[in-house]
This record gives sequence, C-alpha cells and structure tokens, in this order.
Amino acid sequence: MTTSERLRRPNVPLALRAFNIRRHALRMARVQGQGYIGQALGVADVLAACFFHALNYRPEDPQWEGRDRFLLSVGHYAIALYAALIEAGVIPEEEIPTYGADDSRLPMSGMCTYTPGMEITGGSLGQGLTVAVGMALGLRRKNNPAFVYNLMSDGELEEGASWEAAMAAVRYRLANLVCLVDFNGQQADGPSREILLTVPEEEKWRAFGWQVQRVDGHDLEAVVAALEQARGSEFAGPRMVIFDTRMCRGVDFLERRASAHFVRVEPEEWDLALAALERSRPQ
Ligand SMILES: Cc1ncc(C[n+]2csc(CCOP(=O)(O)OP(=O)(O)O)c2C)c(N)n1
Ligand SMILES: [Mg+2]
Repeated sequence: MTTSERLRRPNVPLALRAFNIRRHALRMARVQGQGYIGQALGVADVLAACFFHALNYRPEDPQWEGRDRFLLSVGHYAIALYAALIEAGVIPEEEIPTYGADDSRLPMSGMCTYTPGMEITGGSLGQGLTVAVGMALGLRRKNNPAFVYNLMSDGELEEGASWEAAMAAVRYRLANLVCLVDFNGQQADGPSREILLTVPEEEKWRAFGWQVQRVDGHDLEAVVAALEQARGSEFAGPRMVIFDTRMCRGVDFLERRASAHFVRVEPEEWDLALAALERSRPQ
C-alpha cells in the first residue's frame, strides 16, 4: 500500500480529519493564548480534503521529489497548515506545546526553513501565486507529474502581483497549477466587499483564461468533487477553486462573533471552545 493509499484510509472519514485539524489548531493557539483561529477553523474542511484526498506526499519524506507542492501563500494561516501537517503525520502531535516558542518548528508566522511540509515562506500577500507559477513551470520542464496547489485568501485576491501571475500561468498553459481560495468574506480592514471589489471573481478569473469552480467549503463532498475536477480535467491551463467558508466554523459561540480578522478568545474560553468543538465531533 502506498502512502497516499494509507492516508486515504476509508475507515477515517474526512469529517473526522477536519475535526482533528480544528482540535489541533485550538490546542496550539491556546498555548499562546492567541492565533489566527478563525481562519484555521474555517479552512479545516478544505485542508482535510487536500491532505487526505487530493495531495500525493510521503509524511516520512516531506522533500520527496514526486510530492505535490502545497504552498501556503497566506502565511498568517500557518497554524491551520501545522494542524493539517500534524494530522497527516508530517509533524508529531507532541510538538503542539512548542507553538510560538523561540526554538519551535512551529513559529506563529509560517517559515519554510523551520517547518517540514512548509514549502514557502508566505505572508507577504500576493507572492504565493508568483512562486507557484515558477514551480509549476519547473516541474513540467523536469517532466515531474506533480501538481502545485497554492492556498490564497479572498483579501489576497486584491494584490496586483496575483493578477500578473494569473496571466503568466495562462501564458504558459500551466495545467499542473491549482489555486485554492479560502473565501471567508473577511480581511484585516473589514468585510472584503467593502474594501476592494474583486466581484465577480469567477468571471474575472475566467476572463483571464482560468478554469474556475466555486463551492461551499464546508460541504466535504462538494470540496472533494471540485478538487477531483481541478486535477482531472482536460483543460489546458491553470485551475482555481473558490471555497466559500465561515470563520470559526465548528465552535458555535466563536462563529457568532466571527466578523473579525483576529478573533479574540479570552483565557477562560479555551476550555469552552474545545468543549463546543467536541459537540460537533462526527459520529
Ligand atoms: C503585501 C501585504 N500587505 C498587507 C499585509 C497585512 N495583512 C496580513 S493578513 C491581511 C488580510 C488579508 O485578507 P484575508 O487573508 O482574506 O484576511 P482574513 O480572512 O484572514 O481575515 C493583511 C492585509 C500582508 N501580510 N502582506
Ligand atoms: Mg479572508
């Protein structure tokens, strides 16, 4: 059995993987009393479908040349990716208490030199897609059939560099490039619709020459189907999937206050948050 087959064990439902990713993220954030928890809870279903369905990789060999590259363009989502890498067995769960410590492999902002499975140092928004284009081109030139997945956010779609990269991806017909957008409708300065208008996102990216799908990012069947279509399609160019998500998904009382880029969790609320999440544990 290959690693990918083991990871896709049918006896571990994706919903349970997503639940575990949320729990790892909450436990990590609690160590520092803070973290981009709204984003991690919101994108957990998408990450579960990526790491336990779509991506090829070897947990024991994160540098394996044949791996699909998963780029975290949104560096502030690092805690979300750590949680997925822990669930995937790339990072041991025992490292959770080190989150944010000086000598930790899990710094609060993602850095590729620190963390296995972290392909790039993201965070300067708009850069991830430019790197992804170069990687996808390089892989194709080396006849490496791996795919490049680049995780972006709705706020990041406003960055000019992304649009330049979008044109280059079409120019080079990068059919091995999949851009994933966590569309939670929020960004640092408020609701995305009130900052710069990226609407209509699907039409704009299609007009640039991309294949575009848009699905509910909490409907695991739809997420899986979209990821399969993005990879399997005969389309001769780059692909994008926009996932509509809700910040803090899975922790009801945080979800209700989640209209902020940085969700505040008071010290006495971490237990409550973990208990609230527990109530959503899949059967
Ligand atoms: C080039 C650049 N400009 C500004 C920032 C500061 N910044 C960090 S996160 C963020 C919000 C981006 O939108 P989004 O990722 O949708 O926000 P979220 O959903 O996490 O609230 C901003 C402006 C940055 N990291 N990089
Ligand atoms: Mg956002």
